[in-house]
Order: sequence, then C-alpha cells, then structure tokens
Amino acid sequence: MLSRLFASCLLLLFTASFAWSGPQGPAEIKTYQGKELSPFDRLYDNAVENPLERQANKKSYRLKVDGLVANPLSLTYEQALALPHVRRVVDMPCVEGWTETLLYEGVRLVDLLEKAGLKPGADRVVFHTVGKRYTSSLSLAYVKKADLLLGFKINGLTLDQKRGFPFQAVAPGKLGYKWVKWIERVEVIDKPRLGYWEQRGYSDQADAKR
Ligand SMILES: Nc1nc2c(c(=O)[nH]1)N[C@H]1C(S)=C(S)[C@@H](COP(=O)(O)O)O[C@H]1N2
Ligand SMILES: [Mo]
Repeated sequence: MLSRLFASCLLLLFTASFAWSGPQGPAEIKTYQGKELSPFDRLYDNAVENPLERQANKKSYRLKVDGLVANPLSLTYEQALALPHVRRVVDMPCVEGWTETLLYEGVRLVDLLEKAGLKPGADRVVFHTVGKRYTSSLSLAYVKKADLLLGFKINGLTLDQKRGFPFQAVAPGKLGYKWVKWIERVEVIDKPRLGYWEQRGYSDQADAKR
C-alpha cells in the first residue's frame, strides 16, 4: 500500500516535471531586451572538424589554462561554470557574409587568467580545441577590452555538439573564425601565432567591418 502510494507520487512528479520543462528541457529564448535572436539550430555547418573531432566527454573533460601563467589550471566543466556568469547579446559575423545575433551566457576569460596569474611577457591567448586541428589566437589587450567570454549557452540552451560544446569564444567585433568552438585549452603566449584560417591567408586581426 505504502509502496503503491510512493510509486504514484513518483509518477506524479515525473509527469509534472515533463509538464514544466517539456521533454526537450528549457525553451529557447527567441528575443532578448527587444532584440530578435538568430535560431540556436540551423542547417549549415562550415566547421573544419569532422564529427569525431567535436566530441568532448563531459566527465573526462578539463578546461586547461597554461603557457605563460604562474599556476596552470585544469578545471572540470562544473568547476569552470562555478565562475560568475555573464549574459550578452552579440553579433557574430562570418567572412562568408552572414551574421548571427545570439544571446550568449559565459564565463569571463579574464577571471580564469586572474586565477592562473599572467607571467611577464604574456601578450596573446591561443584557443585549442577538442579535435586538436583548429586554433585561433587573440591579443590579451583585446580579450580585456572586449571582456571575452567562454560561452557555454546560446539563447538559454547549453551548447550542443554542433554549437561547440563545452565552450565557444565570444569575440565581439571579430570575424567568426575567431569565435573558436570546442575549446579545451587556453594557451598564453608572448607573440603572434597564426591559427587555422590565418595560416590560409585570412587576417589575424580579423576586425569585423561596420
Ligand atoms: N573549432 C572550430 N571553431 C570554429 C570554426 C571551426 O571550423 N572550428 N569555425 C569558425 C567560423 S568560420 C564561424 S563563422 C563560426 C560559426 O559558428 P556556428 O557554426 O556555430 O554558427 O565558428 C567559428 N569557430
Ligand atoms: Mo566564418
């Protein structure tokens, strides 16, 4: 009798949780502070990596911060997300000519760099990816001025494998190829280093035209 009561309570809870959040989890945010957002999901896919190179294992994943730092960091996904969160609507312009307007939620790279402690000569950060193939770098001056985020949500939804789980660089004012997806390592270096597209002739500055 008691166990039947328990079972029906469980069933009720289960059904209720579906009714609250729906089987797909939280709903996508479509507009934010009066701005219309581009959809989280879309058909095109211009990433360099094949599907196998996009798989971060949530359990074994570590976000590393190393190079010219006093205390290299190696954080689990949860540890990284324990940092303060920032929400920001930004335009991501691709060199192909399209622009997406998205609501990102992320942690501030400057918070991570502060934890790690920059060493003298530190001048740029290189973003390395789960697939090890794609990289890009940005100056520390830009990172501080733009308050670059490591985004983990778009439009209120956690990044999926296509969007760059677990982290994408949110680099306002820079072209899309600086918005590195599937980040697993931030390396601090002392001089410019060309990334994947930069080695293929694209501007290392990558300023978006206005
Ligand atoms: N790791 C990785 N990050 C990447 C890319 C890539 O090929 N690999 N492409 C970049 C480019 S050129 C653009 S325009 C954006 C596109 O992001 P989206 O496909 O999520 O819209 O991701 C950027 N980040
Ligand atoms: Mo792009």
